Amino acid sequence: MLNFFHKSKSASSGEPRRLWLDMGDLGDLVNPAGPHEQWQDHGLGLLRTLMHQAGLMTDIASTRAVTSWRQLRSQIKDYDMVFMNVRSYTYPGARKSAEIFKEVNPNGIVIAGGMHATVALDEMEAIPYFDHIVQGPGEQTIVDLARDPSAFPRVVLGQGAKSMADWPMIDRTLWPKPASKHLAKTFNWPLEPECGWGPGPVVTLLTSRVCPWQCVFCNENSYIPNMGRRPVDAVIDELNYLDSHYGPVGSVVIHDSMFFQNPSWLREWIEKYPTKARKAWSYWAAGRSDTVRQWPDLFEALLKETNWDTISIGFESGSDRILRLLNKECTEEDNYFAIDLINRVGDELERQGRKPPVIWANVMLGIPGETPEDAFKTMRMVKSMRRVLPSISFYAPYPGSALGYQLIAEGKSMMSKENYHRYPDDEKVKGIDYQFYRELLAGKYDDEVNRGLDREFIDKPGVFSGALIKA
Ligand code: B12
Ligand code: SF4
Repeated sequence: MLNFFHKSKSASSGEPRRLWLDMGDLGDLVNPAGPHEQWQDHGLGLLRTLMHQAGLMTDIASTRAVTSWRQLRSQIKDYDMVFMNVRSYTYPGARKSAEIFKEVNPNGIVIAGGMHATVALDEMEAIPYFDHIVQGPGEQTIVDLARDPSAFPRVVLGQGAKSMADWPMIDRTLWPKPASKHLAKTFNWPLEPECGWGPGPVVTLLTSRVCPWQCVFCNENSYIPNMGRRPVDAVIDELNYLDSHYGPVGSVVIHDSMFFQNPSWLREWIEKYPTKARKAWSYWAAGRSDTVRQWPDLFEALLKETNWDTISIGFESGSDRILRLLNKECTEEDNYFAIDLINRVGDELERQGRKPPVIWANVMLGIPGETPEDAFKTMRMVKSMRRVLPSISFYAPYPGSALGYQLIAEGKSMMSKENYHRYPDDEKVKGIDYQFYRELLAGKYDDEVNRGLDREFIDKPGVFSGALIKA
């Protein structure tokens, strides 16, 4: 294992010794369980950049860069403060890290923010190791808090930027490095590794934050107030900078929860990206089927003119009953409209010798109230996509979402604070027949799934067990 840890100059200057602790499963930057586990954390990157620009230097450690808690213990020793970005799925590790930090630095202060602090404050307040818990965004709060935590109460309401136009470019060299020689070879740090969507080195970035819809399984707008989108020029400038400093960039992943919104922004993107970017890198980004149907020309132009070639769509279900229950505000018809359009554009581009776009199809199974027929319809829908990377998950009742809160209150959630999510096939909700779903994914109900499908799609393999992702 490489040792990338250097104590910052602050240690000898009388300034407090500050540490950022990047969160994730142990070993994910040593010998990762999968490609997505290696993505860098934009919350950490942004806040650490702001701190360094204000002269508050920090060191970095990562739970992903060690393979045991014992190893982490030695790396987080001799610090006065630690900062963490805690999401629900990293909460168990964050709690454990805070406990270890206190053991090795009895006078040290633990400052934790991130979305779990907003959606499950009670859980964090109950843990004495968290000295300050920051809810909401942190851009306008982090520097003052890091300078003098004692001026703040235990629970702090963080302040964000009004617009992403005010965000500095993240200094990506402040992100943790891959922590094994083996991983370092393919990682492309400070850019990121390839994950099967487009060639590496990959740049992940955000152009917008928070989605205006209110699907009951999601919690986007429960924790970050709406904010202005990043100007198109700033996005392109950042890509060009990264390409010339750390590139050549291979492809881009736009991490926005909802890229396909704000038609005027998208029109400007179509106009400028192909001409002003050093290269119109292909990219992954997310949309919804109802807006594809609302603005089909805009969507088609994005696919053809800007190389949006991995299209993440939250189809979630192929059944209107379930889509209504999820407050998805998309219908079966919207879903099929988007699928047919992408299939058609794909064929057209392929005929021209260009790479056809692929659908990254997010669907959920095991939604409370779902019948076998609903689930067959969902799998039928997935099979009708000509070029698809299925991303299937068992519905997970996260705190912060309306349905999640409801199931937690009813005692039906099987996700605990010890285990918010671990393995793709973990059971998440009481009363769901997971065995049925495993058999469905193994192709046992192919006859039902294939009913009514065109011959072309019937012949596609019906086994999807490998498409199940952590959720
Ligand atoms: C990019 C992303 C990912 C990436 C990258 C993860 C990474 N390494 O960062 C990938 C694709 C890997 C991913 C995967 C998953 N994700 Co995700 N992801 C996101 C997404 C779209 C953007 C995150 C982001 O960068 N935001 C922008 C940054 C700037 O915001 P931020 O990190 O929250 O930080 C701000 C504040 O929280 C605060 N803050 C943070 N830390 C601190 C610390 C201090 C001290 C202070 C003062 C403030 C502060 O200030 C920051 C600036 O305002 C969010 C949705 C969203 N809009 O945030 C979902 C989201 C975080 N993911 C979610 C989930 C559920 C998952 C998955 C489990 C599966 C899934 N359904 O997508 C997996 C599991 C991941 C794993 N490793 O096992 C949920 C989390 C729910 C929860 N209650 O925690 C979200 C909210 C999406 C959703 N609505 O369902 N994800
Ligand atoms: S699931 Fe997608 S569309 Fe629905 S609120 Fe969340 S990010 Fe928005």
